Amino acid sequence: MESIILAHGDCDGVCAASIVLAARRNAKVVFTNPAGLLSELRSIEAGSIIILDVALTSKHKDGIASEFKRLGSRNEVVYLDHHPLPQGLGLSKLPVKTLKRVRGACSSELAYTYFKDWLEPEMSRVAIYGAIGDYSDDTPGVRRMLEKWDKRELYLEAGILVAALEGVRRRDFDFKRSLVNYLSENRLPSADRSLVEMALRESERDEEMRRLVKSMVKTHGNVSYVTNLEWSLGKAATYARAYGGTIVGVAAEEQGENIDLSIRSVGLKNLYSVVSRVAGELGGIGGGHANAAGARIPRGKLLEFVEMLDEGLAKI
Ligand SMILES: [Mn+2]
Repeated sequence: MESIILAHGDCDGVCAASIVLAARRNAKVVFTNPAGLLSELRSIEAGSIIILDVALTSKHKDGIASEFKRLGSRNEVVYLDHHPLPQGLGLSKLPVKTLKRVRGACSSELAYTYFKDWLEPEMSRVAIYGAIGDYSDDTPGVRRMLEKWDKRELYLEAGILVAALEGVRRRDFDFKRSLVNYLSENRLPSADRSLVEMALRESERDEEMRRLVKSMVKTHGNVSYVTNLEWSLGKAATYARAYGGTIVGVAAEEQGENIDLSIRSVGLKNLYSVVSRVAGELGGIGGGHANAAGARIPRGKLLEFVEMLDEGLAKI
């Protein structure tokens, strides 16, 4: 039976997919995101499905639950993710295999733990790259994996991977699929010179773009923001926050009728819940983690988003 991997296209998603592909050699790899997961599930007739690093959105939770029932009644559905679940969606009542949520563990760590019996132990370093990419390398599980490695070597490899992935267009799925194949054989990022070149170009661009953020950042209350920079949204949000001197940074990019957003904060416990509520009230969708979130809202609503986010922060 065919296995289908549905994965997020960032470093954690790519590494998690590589780990699963090493365990399930014939799996097909499809990249998706929270907004696209439901339609992706609907398009699958049958097959064993492994979902990696894709958050379940509250907007689609009923549709996703019924797809899990449809697909899980005949085949295996595995869901390995570390984003907060939408309220009212209990995975334990659905025919879905998952791992009990390990505090702070990213999807690559979960994938390695779940498929461990089918993997060479040295695939642990791919899980570590994914964890570094998601700032999730300080968990008991990753610390144990790191005991078998010199972490300085792995930070170089993870750095190349993160930079190359930030430099590539988000929707360059062919590149990401070939990278998943490459990593599934546990080959080193540094051994692929074109990957190293991409990473170096990205570092040069980072230096330039950081200065641009510094000169363009605007602030409203506790929120700093930048728009349409054509740079990694996550990094732009981080530096908007740092140079704006606020708790929260937002980076926005207009995409057709929508605006894609990254939001980064320091010291908060539930950025995702404010972001998800505000995005929802503006007719969009959002979610994420304690201090990193993403959202998509209708075009033209950025200033409202920033204002409502600032008000929302005052309450928490
Ligand atoms: Mn992740």
